[in-house]
Amino acid sequence: MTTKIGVKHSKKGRTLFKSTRGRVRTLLKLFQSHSSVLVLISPDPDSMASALAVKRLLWKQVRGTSIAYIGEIQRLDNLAMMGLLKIPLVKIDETDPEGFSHRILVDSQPHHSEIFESFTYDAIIDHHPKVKEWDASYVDIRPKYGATATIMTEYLRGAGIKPSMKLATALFYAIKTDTANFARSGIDRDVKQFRYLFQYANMNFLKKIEKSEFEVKSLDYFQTALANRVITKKGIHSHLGKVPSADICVQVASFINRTKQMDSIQAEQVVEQQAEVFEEYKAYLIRIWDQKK
Ligand SMILES: [Mn+2]
Repeated sequence: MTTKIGVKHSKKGRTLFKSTRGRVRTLLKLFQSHSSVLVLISPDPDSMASALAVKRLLWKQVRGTSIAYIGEIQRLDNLAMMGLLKIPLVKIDETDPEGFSHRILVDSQPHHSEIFESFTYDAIIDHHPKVKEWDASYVDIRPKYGATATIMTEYLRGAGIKPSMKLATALFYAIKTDTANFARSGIDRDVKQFRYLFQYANMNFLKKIEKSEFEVKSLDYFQTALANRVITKKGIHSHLGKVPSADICVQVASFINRTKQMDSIQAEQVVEQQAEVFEEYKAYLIRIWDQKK
């Protein structure tokens, strides 16, 4: 019977992994106190939270851990998460990945991006399907997990680390989004860690992150949409003019769609009432406008 690092075999020949504590020990053995570590991610809540957990795990074990992301962070909930939970991220072009003594890839595998493929890794921790054996000292890929954050929460617990409020909130939100509130691929292990994190996570921060749908600059489009609204028998129309992205139209439309349904007769009544009010105050309004000129 052969025994590989991190793996042991049961009597029936079925592969059993070492305890989480053993895994964490194996992972930590890769680093020394003078190590400088770079965690690479493709930014989303799961990868950001997992990277933060790696940083916590290596705290005091290495000289420093940085987190670098590829691509752009555009989703507003991701930006809110990064800001509120103070997740220190740098753009990959603003750092020198080769200048670190160690590199770790979390919530991704090298073939997910050409940039990822261009580096070697000391550790790869992920939950996406495993397409091949990766050449890294430590590989933990568990496709059955709904989120890498679940694996990382197990690691923290295995290492006897109680997560800070910010780390717990990040991991909690990561599991929530990657499992689409457990509708997608939530499994017992995800649920278990999610419940554990609940006691440390900050629900106000969570609400703020989840509700970060609009940017201040997009509020102007709501104003335009409401000011230009035309209520017809078919619904409400509004011309927004030039928009920076189609997202704005979707956001405005979904907001308008939340208006309690009115039928066209009711809508006409509203318009009629407004016209009556205007007629009533017409003389007064004209006087005011004239004064302003
Ligand atoms: Mn993920």
